[in-house]
Amino acid sequence: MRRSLSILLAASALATAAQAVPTQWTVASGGNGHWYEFVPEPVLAELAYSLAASESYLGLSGYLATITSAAENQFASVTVAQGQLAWLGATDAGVEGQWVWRSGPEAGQALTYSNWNANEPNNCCGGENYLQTNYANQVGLWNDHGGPGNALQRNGYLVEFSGVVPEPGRWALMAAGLALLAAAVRRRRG
Ligand SMILES: [Ca+2]
Ligand SMILES: [Ca+2]
Repeated sequence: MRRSLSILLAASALATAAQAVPTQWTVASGGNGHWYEFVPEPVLAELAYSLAASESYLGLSGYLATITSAAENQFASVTVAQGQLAWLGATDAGVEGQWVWRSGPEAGQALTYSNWNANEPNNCCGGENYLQTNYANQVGLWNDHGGPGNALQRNGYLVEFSGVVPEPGRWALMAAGLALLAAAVRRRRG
């Protein structure tokens, strides 16, 4: 059992070795225990969703960050992203003006917290349907940007890690671990 677990952890560590080290918002400091990572690579908003979802850390699934309180916004936008422009996981691409989380445990839910900059969201320039934090060096303040109005907008993104969202790669890893475990049990019995 213990050996299978360490194999799983080692495989997970290998999969994330190339990434920056995420920072935990610890429960002891009043946080939710989740981990956050700012990826400085400039990408389109749609790509940020899939890149974030392809990440994992310590066996936890990654997703484009969902910010549900001022304290979480402070930790993610300031402590982790350090004021750099970053995509978050909300969009109003479904119904204009109705902002919902599209990633993580809150996927499909309306925003219960927001920190829009003055005069945002303004759906500028023929339509802006994705959420950024730290817009125009206004640390922690939010803006709508990206397609279709600003279809070529590329910036970094914030990844959040928690255990809630299953990811196909992780299930495959778990299945492989269970197969190893079953083989070990068979060997012991045989
Ligand atoms: Ca919009
Ligand atoms: Ca805007």
